Amino acid sequence: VRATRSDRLDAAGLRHAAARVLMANWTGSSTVPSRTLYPHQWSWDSAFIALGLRHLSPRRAQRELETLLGAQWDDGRLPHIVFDAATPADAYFPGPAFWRAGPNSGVRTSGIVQPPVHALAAWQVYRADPAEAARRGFLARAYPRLAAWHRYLGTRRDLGGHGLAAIVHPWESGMDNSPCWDGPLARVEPVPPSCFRRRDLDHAASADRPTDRDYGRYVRLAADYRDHGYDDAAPHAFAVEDPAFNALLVLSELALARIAEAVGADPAPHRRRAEEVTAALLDRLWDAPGGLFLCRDLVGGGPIREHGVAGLVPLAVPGLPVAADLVRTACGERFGLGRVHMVPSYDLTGHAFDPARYWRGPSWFNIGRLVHLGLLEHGESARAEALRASMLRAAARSDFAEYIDPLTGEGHGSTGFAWTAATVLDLLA
Ligand code: 9WN
Repeated sequence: VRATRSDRLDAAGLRHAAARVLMANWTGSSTVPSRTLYPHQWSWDSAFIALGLRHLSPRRAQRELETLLGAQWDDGRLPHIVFDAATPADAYFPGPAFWRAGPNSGVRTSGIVQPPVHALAAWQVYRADPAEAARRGFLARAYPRLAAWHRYLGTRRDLGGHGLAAIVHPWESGMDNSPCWDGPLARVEPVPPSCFRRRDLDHAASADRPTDRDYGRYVRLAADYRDHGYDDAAPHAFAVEDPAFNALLVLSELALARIAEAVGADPAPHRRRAEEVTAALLDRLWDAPGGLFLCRDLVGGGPIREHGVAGLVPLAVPGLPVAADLVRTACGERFGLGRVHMVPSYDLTGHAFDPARYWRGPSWFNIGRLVHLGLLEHGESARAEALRASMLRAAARSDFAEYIDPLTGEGHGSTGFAWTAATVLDLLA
């Protein structure tokens, strides 16, 4: 397809606007997801942000990841939030006073984690400007930290004992209120809403956000984990194997193998680990009749029979033997690929589908990008191109919204959202 002059101008304008969002959200050492809702550094946001930032400033993209890696704990975990010391402590709930956590360096962090997209991002950031990366010793410094992060996930987080990393809080999935968590969360006694003050509702419509009841349960789980000293061996009321989290671990292990080669370390253990996690994904989480990966509840036992978009994310894994089934499911009635805006976060036909409420239906740009990469990986170039166009359109029309209604394309949550802008830069590169 030949681009018309106006297409070219639109792309240039969109690139410029996306760059402005990332500049406005830059704090000097990292990028906030949103100046209003999320005024600190978030773990998987930073990885997606770095993937976009590398097209503007490879050096800044390196810095983004280094700031996060600098907040790593002794046990190898990368915290899901690194608190910005210059931001008032009560700007976000739960803030540093709630988590009471951080590495010895004195940086304040949360105590839970988010999906491991970091090695994947680090490798691509390196490739954007290998000379600058070499000058700064970027990969050599990042490699041992990324390896320790993956080791943490492969050991202390293998709660099921079958080679998959488990999450112990819905926030760890990055898909906070996905209907996949409704069953496991039903066992958790919510903290009464009078015990905490939600800051998110100062900046977003309550119909777009998780409910107070969900929040009560998030707070209970986080407080229990904290009160057990963030010890993964302590009992967990919530423990789940999530296909998106583990698929991202596979992609990051493959990237870590490339990083290992580049720094003169042995790539073989990382390749082996990628194969093991892929095998465990297929063995433990693949649901052949549904043509989708399902989450597995380690506390209640058995698969969680809700069709969330986390189950499509393994499409991005190279050589995945069930890729054709996943493409069929993506294009089917549950996810409507090609017929709705981007990729909905939950089954369009599901009993809990809500097109506006956060991870219970809306389409998100980071997930759209992962499905886009998966389609490209498996030779589905026409579908990939249609999804790319849908994402660019939605970002432009919504002023870089946090997420959009898959049925109307209308933006929800905050505007000027960093990974939305970063994803646009990546798609336009
Ligand atoms: C809790 C920052 C984060 C994203 C998550 C998204 C949302 C936080 C919240 O915002 O979660 O971590 O306060 O709702 O669900 O994916 O990383 O953008």
